[in-house]
Amino acid sequence: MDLQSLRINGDRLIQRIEDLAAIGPYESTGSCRLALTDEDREGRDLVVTWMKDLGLEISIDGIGNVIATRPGNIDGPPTLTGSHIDTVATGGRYDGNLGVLAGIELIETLIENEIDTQHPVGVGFFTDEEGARFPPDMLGSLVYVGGLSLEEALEIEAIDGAILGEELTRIGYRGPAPCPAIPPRAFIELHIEQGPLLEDEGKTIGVVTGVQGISWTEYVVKGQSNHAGTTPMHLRHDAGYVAARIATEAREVATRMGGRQVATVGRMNLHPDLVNVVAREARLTVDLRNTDETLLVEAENQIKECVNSLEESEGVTIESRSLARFEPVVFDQQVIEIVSETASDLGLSATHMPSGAGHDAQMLARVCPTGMIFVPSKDGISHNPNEHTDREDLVAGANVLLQSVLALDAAELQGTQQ
Ligand code: HGY
Ligand code: MN
Ligand code: MN
Repeated sequence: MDLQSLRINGDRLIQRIEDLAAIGPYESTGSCRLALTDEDREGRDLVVTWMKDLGLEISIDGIGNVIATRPGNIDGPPTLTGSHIDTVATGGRYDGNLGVLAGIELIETLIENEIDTQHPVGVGFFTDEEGARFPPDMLGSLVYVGGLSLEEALEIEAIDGAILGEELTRIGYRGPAPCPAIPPRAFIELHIEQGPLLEDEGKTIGVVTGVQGISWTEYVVKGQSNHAGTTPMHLRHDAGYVAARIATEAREVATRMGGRQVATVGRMNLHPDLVNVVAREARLTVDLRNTDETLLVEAENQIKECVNSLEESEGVTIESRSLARFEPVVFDQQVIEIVSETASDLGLSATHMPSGAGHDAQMLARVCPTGMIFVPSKDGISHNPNEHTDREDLVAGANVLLQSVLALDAAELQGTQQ
């Protein structure tokens, strides 16, 4: 068979996306499967069943990463694809899920066409990519590549107080495979763009050049609760006001710096959270990102300056805790070229672009030649139940993944290899 004419089964891919989306449904089209919850377990069980039905060899490691492998003609590390199936609480049905299910689909396509590969081919899902319940994000793939010890990861506390290792045991996904893993020979991840660029440019495929740096910080502001009516303004130590100033400064830092600098305050809680009490305590998170590490550090410093001056002026104490800090990552040039050539061979419009969102690929890039493929997000929406990608774009992305995996299988890879 002419391998270049091989295509995935679009109906089967879409059906699996719908079947997985039905687990932990959120509003009419979204999903809520926060890491290591019962919904995550249910989603894992369904995907593992699909992997087993294909006769793949399943490996579950100590942090719950699941890797399913089809043997190649020669033994050795696989050409690996995959992503994540945990979601944020108000997630869509494509973020992460597409990359895992397209990986299963490409393997099923190889099996039913009786096509053998030189090297093993694997598809996996990594634990807690979102980091929304247990920070940092990309936690499972970070442990997989040795960026965080398994022991430390198992002790991480969730925003709801649960302990990661206990939850992993509770859902039955604390596996025997060692962390860090033996690196794959290459890793390639299909993912929705989650931004507006492909749609704005009218392009179908994003040839991803790298991932921007990420800085997550939690601030705990401690002031003094007091009566809202009787306390003169100059005598207040108002944690609510200070939190609002930090949030405003985060937005203003991004505005002043421009370029690719972004800043988000996604969590903010006041205590005692009552209409007539000056807040004694405020907890908030600041998410800063930039493709340039120097600029990301500059943004962090500007927030730090604001925090220090507020401690002084408002007579409060402000504790900060880093929840995630990853420098920008550049993907492997050979993998980038394979994705670009594959898209062009398939007659698909494509553009090179960095990723604004974090991905497991940014961790795998530490240990093997790695790249990503993007498909468009309608209106650039994601982390939102209305996240949407047109069927033809989903199928196009999955075919670029299939053909890229075949090209990687045949290639002499120059990048970092174990
Ligand atoms: O935060 C991120 O960029 C990813 O969705 N975990
Ligand atoms: Mn994702
Ligand atoms: Mn996400």
